[in-house]
Amino acid sequence: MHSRIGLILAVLLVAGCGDGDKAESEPKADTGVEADQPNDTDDETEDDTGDAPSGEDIVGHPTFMSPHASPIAFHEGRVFVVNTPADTLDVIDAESLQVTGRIHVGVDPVSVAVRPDGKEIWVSNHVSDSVSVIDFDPTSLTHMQVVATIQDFDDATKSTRFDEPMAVVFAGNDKAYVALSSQNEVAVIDVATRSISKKLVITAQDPRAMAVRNGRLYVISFESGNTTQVSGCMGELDGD
Ligand SMILES: [Ca+2]
Repeated sequence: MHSRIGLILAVLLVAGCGDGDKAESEPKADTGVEADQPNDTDDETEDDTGDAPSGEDIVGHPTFMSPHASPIAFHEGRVFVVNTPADTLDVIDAESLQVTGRIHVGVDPVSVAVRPDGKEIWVSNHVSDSVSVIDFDPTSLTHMQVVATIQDFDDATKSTRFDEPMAVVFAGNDKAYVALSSQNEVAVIDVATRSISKKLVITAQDPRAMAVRNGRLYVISFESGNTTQVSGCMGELDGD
């Protein structure tokens, strides 16, 4: 019984394919009548390209899976959240819980910090290799706008020297630190000039989170000290 149903289905499928071939070949066979059947042709064209997004449909970019260090900050009734896939910093009113602002920053924002005086919000962009400086002075004409982008390129190679920034922290209104996670360094930033005054070498791998307390900078690294090791098939593991 089952084999008979299967045979009937197979015949129907073959018949269907045959009809389809015939239908496709008909406009070609009937020379001069293609203009009389433009809808068929148009429909097929739309069907063929329906799965491919047009230029208007393409938005955003692939998900880079960037890690976060301190994606949320709070200041005077406002919550600042990095919206990593949207490449924005979202501002939420802490009372109404409504998103009251959305500021475009670089690709994959992962950390946010409020300058102690509350007049600037700094956002590190993990894929753009930059920090976006947002004016948050309510009396300023550029309130809620990016007013500077901090980055560092090698003049000769054009490659970044500010790679994969993670945490941003302030040591007062004049000095900030940015963890350059893939470089095992922390950039010291002069806030007034937006320039990198020096880089601190971190004796651990992948610095991510940071804090300033009582005149000291504390850095938490992701990779070191967790007893994992990549063998690379290069010999015995040394256990470090
Ligand atoms: Ca990079």
